[in-house]
Amino acid sequence: LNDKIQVKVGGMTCAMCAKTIESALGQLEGIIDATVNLGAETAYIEYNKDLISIDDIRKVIEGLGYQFLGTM
Ligand code: 9UX
Repeated sequence: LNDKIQVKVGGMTCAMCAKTIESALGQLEGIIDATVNLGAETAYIEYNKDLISIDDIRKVIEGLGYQFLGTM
């Protein structure tokens, strides 16, 4: 069964930032859906925790230069 989380993301300033994160996450094995809301500074992520962890997701977001500010 898939898990669903909302991540607070810092450092996004334009709409392309959100799309960059969405497409990077969306390409990962185990990510079912990644939808980033620029205005709310959140990422909705549906994933298979047998294939990918929250820590993996955090590293991808940080590797792109944004901040992973926690889950909610
Ligand atoms: Mo927009 Mo975001 O020019 O990293 S893509 S600020």
